[in-house]
Amino acid sequence: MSDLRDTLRAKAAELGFDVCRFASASDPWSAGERLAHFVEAGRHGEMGWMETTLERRAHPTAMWDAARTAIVLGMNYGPEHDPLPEMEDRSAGYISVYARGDDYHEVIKGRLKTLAGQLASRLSAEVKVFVDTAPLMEKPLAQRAGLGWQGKHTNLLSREHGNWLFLGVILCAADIEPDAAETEHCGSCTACLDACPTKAFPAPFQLDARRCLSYLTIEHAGPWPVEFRALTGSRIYGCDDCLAVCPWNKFAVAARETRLAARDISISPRLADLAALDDPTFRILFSKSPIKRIGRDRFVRNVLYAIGNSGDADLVASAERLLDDGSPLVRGAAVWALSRLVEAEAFAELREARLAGEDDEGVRAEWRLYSPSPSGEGG
Ligand code: B12
Ligand code: SF4
Ligand code: SF4
Repeated sequence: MSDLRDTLRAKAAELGFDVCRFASASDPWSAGERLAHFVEAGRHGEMGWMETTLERRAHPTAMWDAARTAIVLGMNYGPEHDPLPEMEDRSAGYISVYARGDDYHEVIKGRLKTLAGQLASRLSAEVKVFVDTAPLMEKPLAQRAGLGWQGKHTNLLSREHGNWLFLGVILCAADIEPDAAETEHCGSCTACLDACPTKAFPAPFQLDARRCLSYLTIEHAGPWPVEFRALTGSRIYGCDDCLAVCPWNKFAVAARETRLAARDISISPRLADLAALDDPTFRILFSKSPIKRIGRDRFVRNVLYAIGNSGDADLVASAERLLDDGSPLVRGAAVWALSRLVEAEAFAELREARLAGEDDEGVRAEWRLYSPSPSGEGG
């Protein structure tokens, strides 16, 4: 079996994976109970697919009862430069490191299939391939295989790659000797918990996705709860704060996979340019990027929240133009951005001019949020 494992590891390295390790897919674990607790507490927010797949997701064998071994692959997506200074710059948008190149699902999937083909040709056993697309808990499997451990920020990190590691899994119906699991090395550190702008960790090792800016910028479809809009700063797709502050990144190196390399548009893009995107231009600009999946309207909503946080009066014209946008989601976010950028008196005039002509109830509610009430509330 060690011959098979060595062959697979060599092939995985050839395919561009940085780590390839083996774990039992059938031994029991507590991750399923923790997932159930996460969903029961409503921490998955609008990700209804977590609820509907809860039973199958709870353990690899609940999804595929023949599963015996998990081959867990990691691909390093480390940035060229420390992203922390970029996050603090309010004059440009911040796109998280994982989304700066081609969509990792596309990068990894074909290679997993190639590797799975090699495995199937050596064993007379069935194999299945997963990369964030099936109801499978990848992080606890990766920890069991020894790729790293789930840190207090809940992501898998390793001593070699720090936090910047994509995961992919092949399940196989044959028993293959497992590697040793990794143990936790966070110690007394709390850097990730302290760095989170929205306090999204109810406790170490637990996340409330509803408060997470990655969830809000990517998964949440409608207008955001108002409390999070100012906290997003310039983040317009995903969030890296809890990852970027981790001391284990000191050993990380830049990704070697060229398809994951940052495109020019994803490093400090000008907010005015992004606010001007129409649907066809958005699709061309973010072709093959994971950003394309959220669609132009949701993306421009995020850009408008960042414009509202920019403090840049030159961006008023960009936001004002979007008050006429066809999407109520965009118009509502433009209202919020303007409420932050223009003086109260000028805002009241705008509202006076616009509210009567607005027929969407959600956008009307956004305008009313900032109307001075008789008791002096609002603003
Ligand atoms: C849903 C999801 C999200 C959600 C929820 C994230 C989350 N932490 O659960 C949102 C949209 C917020 C998200 C964001 C991100 N995601 Co995401 N996401 C997923 C997905 C599809 C499922 C994760 C899941 O099952 N969550 C449910 C919770 C319950 O699971 P869990 O985190 O493992 O929970 C464990 C802990 O909470 C712990 N626990 C709970 N209670 C307790 C108590 C104690 C005492 C202890 C010790 C532990 C403990 O045990 C639980 C079970 O292991 C996976 C892909 C997959 N299929 O696995 C990608 C995945 C986790 N995401 C990934 C990435 C890259 C991200 C982002 C970094 C992207 C970005 N830059 O914006 C952020 C990171 C945010 C963060 N701090 O987690 C990568 C992470 C790679 C890695 N090295 O870990 C994955 C694995 C995708 C991939 N194939 O590479 N994501
Ligand atoms: S990704 Fe950002 S918002 Fe989400 S938990 Fe990490 S620091 Fe907090
Ligand atoms: S920042 Fe500290 S606590 Fe958080 S994952 Fe890294 S080592 Fe663990």
